[in-house]
Amino acid sequence: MSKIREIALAVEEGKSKIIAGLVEEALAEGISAAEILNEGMIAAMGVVGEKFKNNEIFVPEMLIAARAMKRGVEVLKPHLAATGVESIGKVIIGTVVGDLHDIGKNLVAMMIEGAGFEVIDLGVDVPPEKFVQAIKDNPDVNIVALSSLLTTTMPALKETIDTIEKAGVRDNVKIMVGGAPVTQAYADSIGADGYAPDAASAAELAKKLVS
Ligand code: B1M
Repeated sequence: MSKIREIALAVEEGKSKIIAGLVEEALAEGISAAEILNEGMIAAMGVVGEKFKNNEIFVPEMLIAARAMKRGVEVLKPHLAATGVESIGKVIIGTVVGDLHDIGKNLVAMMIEGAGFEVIDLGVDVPPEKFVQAIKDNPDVNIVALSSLLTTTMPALKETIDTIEKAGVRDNVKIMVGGAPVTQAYADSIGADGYAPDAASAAELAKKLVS
């Protein structure tokens, strides 16, 4: 079995204890961090999501798969994101209110940090008012990055943008949005300044938004 397949299976089966070792072995074999992430771990999460949809597994299994993925990402982090780069701007990131998914948001934060930004991560289930407060507390912030993983929390992207607008701080920042159910058309319709489909393009977009 290929190392990538072993990693994918370890994530699917939530094998937190062995995942770090497998990722290290894959890196030692010369497999790139991007390949391990995309073809091993993210692909495995796709399988987990399908199984959940088909009632083959339930929330606890999704949770342990997520935990395994997080362990693997910890090992990959130094290989995905350069550190010690001079700051090119400041980004506030969070998953919108009502939404607890954070793996994608964490990857986006990691890639944006790697692109040279200082990142303030507000975590998950972040109410719009908390984004407003963070913008006020950080007058030098350039970008607010909003993640949504559920179709039911997509409206919270708009609610957050509207709340930022009503608070009178919309012109201080560019707002980018993303997450599996989000599209460019949806981003345009809610007045976001940008949309990216994945973590690598999110970092590219962030650079574009401050240039
Ligand atoms: Co949930 N969940 N989940 N879940 N979960 C999904 C999203 C789902 C698609 C599964 C399915 O049914 N196939 C489904 C949503 C369906 C829908 O909305 N139509 C779903 C559901 C239904 C639920 C619950 C409602 C289940 C329940 O309780 N009955 C519940 C909701 C809880 C809540 O949030 N209020 C729930 C709970 C959970 C867990 C907590 C158990 C766990 C999350 C743990 C965690 O994150 N710490 C979980 C998991 C693990 C998943 C799946 C299996 C994997 C998510 C993931 O991490 N993917 C997911 C199925 C799937 O994705 N195929 C599923 C890997 C990650 C790297 O991808 O997050 O898409 P992603 O991020 C990408 C891009 O989207 C993009 O870049 C990232 C990296 O490339 N991106 C951005 C993300 N944010 C961005 C921001 C940007 C730009 C790009 O700019 C700012």
